[in-house]
Amino acid sequence: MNVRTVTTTPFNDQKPGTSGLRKKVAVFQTPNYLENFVQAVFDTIEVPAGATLTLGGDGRYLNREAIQVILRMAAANGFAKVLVGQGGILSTPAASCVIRKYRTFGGLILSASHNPGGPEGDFGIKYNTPNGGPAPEKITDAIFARSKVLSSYRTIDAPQVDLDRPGKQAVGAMVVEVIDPVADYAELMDTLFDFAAIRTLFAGGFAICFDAMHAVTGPYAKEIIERRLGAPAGSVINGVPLEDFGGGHPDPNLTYAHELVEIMFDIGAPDLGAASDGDGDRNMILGRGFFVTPSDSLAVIAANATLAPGYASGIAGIARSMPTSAAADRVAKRLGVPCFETPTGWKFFGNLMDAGQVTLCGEESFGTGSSHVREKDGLWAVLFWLNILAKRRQSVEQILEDHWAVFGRNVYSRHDHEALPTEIANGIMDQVRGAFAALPGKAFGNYSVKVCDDFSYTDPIDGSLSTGQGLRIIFDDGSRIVFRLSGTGTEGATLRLYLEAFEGDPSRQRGDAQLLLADLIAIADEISGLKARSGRERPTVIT
Ligand code: VG1
Ligand code: CO
Repeated sequence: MNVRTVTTTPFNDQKPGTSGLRKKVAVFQTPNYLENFVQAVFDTIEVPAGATLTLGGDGRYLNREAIQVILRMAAANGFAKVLVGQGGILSTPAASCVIRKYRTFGGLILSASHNPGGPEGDFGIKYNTPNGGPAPEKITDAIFARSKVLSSYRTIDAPQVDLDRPGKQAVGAMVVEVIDPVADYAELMDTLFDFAAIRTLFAGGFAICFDAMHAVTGPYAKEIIERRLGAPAGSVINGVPLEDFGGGHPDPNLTYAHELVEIMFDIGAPDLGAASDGDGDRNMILGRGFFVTPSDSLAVIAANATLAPGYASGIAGIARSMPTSAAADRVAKRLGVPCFETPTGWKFFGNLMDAGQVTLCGEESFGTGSSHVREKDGLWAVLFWLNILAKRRQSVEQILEDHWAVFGRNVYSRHDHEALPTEIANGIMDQVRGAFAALPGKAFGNYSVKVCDDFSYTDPIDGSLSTGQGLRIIFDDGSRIVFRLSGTGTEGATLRLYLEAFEGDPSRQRGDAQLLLADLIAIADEISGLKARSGRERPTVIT
């Protein structure tokens, strides 16, 4: 095997964000750009002899080409074997499952998740460690440092691998095994959930609409929901993965999953509506004419976890990202288990899960998951809901009403201001930070500020410190306003405003979140000058 060393000039913009390196496709097409980053990863992780790598992506534009490049580089960098999903496909949770099941030396996942795809869209890549989870900051920082200085990468000359042909092929001295991207994942789901009960539910006429948004979950959802669980054909819509996601924005929220939202709010809507994102790790849950916030979804799953066989003996604890509502905290308290508050991004949950301190994790950004893998898992969340519905035999709305009656409602919303000029977004953040000193004790109508800070987090397992994770303003009654800049966008800056207020009175819990949060929304604008500074009347996306 002839390893070739190719000279490259390093790039200075390969800093992984909240979830890996994400850039416009055109940037990834810059000569040596992908190669440079992959070499930085391989140099950082120090590939042991005989190691296997997991490799796959969400099928977006550039996926197949990138896989061919990475296979040749993996061979040149000493991997003995690569497991690659057929057609280059592996959803993010399925990749995590494969890494863990076959104990591979981590994996490379090609995805820009919920960002649009196609030649004008985004591409992305991230390394997951042997526990199946996204690399922690100390590794991503080291990869970035390496990417800025390396002067060559290693590859070999070898013919293209046929990614559609299952089984083993050779790339130099390395074995490439093309695997079924769905089978291992589907088998794992079968061990966690009561498939028989869900089959009975569907047999009784229960209807679901699962919107795969032309992204990676199509084949997974068709196999599990339609074939194994017996939901009628057509229950999965937009189920064929397309390189450009059909021109859509594969982000399962009320704005971008509008096709599903229209179905669920129309006459004759199915009992359950669900959607997942580009790489299959997010989920949106809808009842008939009813939206479940991701924060509430985490709390409901936690409160009902023992209904699912994989969680029948109870949960060890819960972790949620800081901007996620405290609904899960209330459930944890009732169950007598710990609840951790981490920075945004799934990589912060890994240590807690590895240490057995938490079973369930969630983020307000449509991310829910558990220690069955080390990624958030969209289809898993939908199956959990199906399991709960099969056992409780109530509507989604009734389940939420019951939940709020017991725990109270953490009224919650997120306002995204996408693609703002960077200076404007920074100006808004600076204004909020600048207001901090004078805020404690200050009253705004019925709300009085208790504390404010820039969230930082010390990992309880390895002691690592992460700073600058979001500006929080917490009021006397526990209500909160949080300002945070996105770490996944590729155009300008995206500013996220998170709003939360607690409503304990059942007679007021049914209200519309935007109305119930109107005072906090106005206070957020008063403190930040957001409208005046951005010149925008309303957010791009309201969740
Ligand atoms: C967003 C979400 C965050 C999530 C991340 C990756 O990050 O807010 O909760 O973990 O996307 O999700 P940011 O930095 O843009 O707010 V995924 O599905 O894109 O891998
Ligand atoms: Co995603």
